[in-house]
Amino acid sequence: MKHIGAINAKLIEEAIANQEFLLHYQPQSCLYSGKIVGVEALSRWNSKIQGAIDPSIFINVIENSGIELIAKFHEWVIRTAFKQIVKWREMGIYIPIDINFSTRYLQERECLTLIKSLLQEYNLPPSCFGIEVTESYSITKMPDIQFVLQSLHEMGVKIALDDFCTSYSSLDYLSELSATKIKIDKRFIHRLDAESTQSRNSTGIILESIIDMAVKLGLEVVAEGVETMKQLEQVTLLGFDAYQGYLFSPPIPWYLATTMILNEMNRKPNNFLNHYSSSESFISESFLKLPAITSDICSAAA
Ligand code: G
Ligand code: MN
Repeated sequence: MKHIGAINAKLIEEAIANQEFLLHYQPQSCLYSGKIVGVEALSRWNSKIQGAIDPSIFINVIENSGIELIAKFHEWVIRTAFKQIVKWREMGIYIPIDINFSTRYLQERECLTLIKSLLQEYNLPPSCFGIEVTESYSITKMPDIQFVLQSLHEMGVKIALDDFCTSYSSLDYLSELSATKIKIDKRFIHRLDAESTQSRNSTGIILESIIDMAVKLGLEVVAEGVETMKQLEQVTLLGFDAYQGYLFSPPIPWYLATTMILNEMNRKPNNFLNHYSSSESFISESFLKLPAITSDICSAAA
């Protein structure tokens, strides 16, 4: 993935206006039914000048650019995900999309106003999507975030704690935030490769206790970044509810996600293109998106 020139807020604003951003969707598979039970939306930037840009670079620039750009970018992501939900519903697909929210944006009570107005604009129920909040040291100390999350929870929006197990505030998190789901970070899952079948290693023991606690708290537990059969075997034995990761699927463009879901529903994935407006490019997107998928797989292998 290239990142030649300096990425700044102005370039990102122009890229939003020029429709250079797109969402990829990574399916989550239920460990009981084997069915796709959700997808996580991940933003991608195919710059007309610089090609595919590493998401960690542009997300970092957005996060450090002030609330105006953060709000504008979130609006673009939510709008794009909602349009996808509408299209899927028209096709009889009722799979929720999880959207990553920055903790900075969740401090703004206006984000509630925006979500409510977009739900109304697209005529969608709050249960059609979820938000993922990344663990951070200070989040439980921010009363505004707690207010926003509590309000979203009361509306019926599902809240997932992302990258769980990476910060020491985890337990604080569970007791103070209105979560319905925890997503165990991939760095933790990858340690399961060293797990022995005879006795649990420390990662296994910690995960066993987290799952026990999650069951008692009525939380769903998702394994992130599952890349090997050994990791899949262990997350199944440990009693995770669902998993996502390259073993099942990398984040993929809308049409591949649609095909995968329809396939699972035993429906022919043909003719779904008529659900898309002619202004949306199919061919050019498919070519543009491939480097992003490839680089995802490469970074997993690295
Ligand atoms: O923090 P969060 O869970 O939102 O991170 C999602 C990121 O993880 C995305 O950039 C996505 O491409 C990447 N990702 C998804 N599945 C895997 C995987 O199986 N292995 C690795 N290493 N990364 C993954
Ligand atoms: Mn996430």
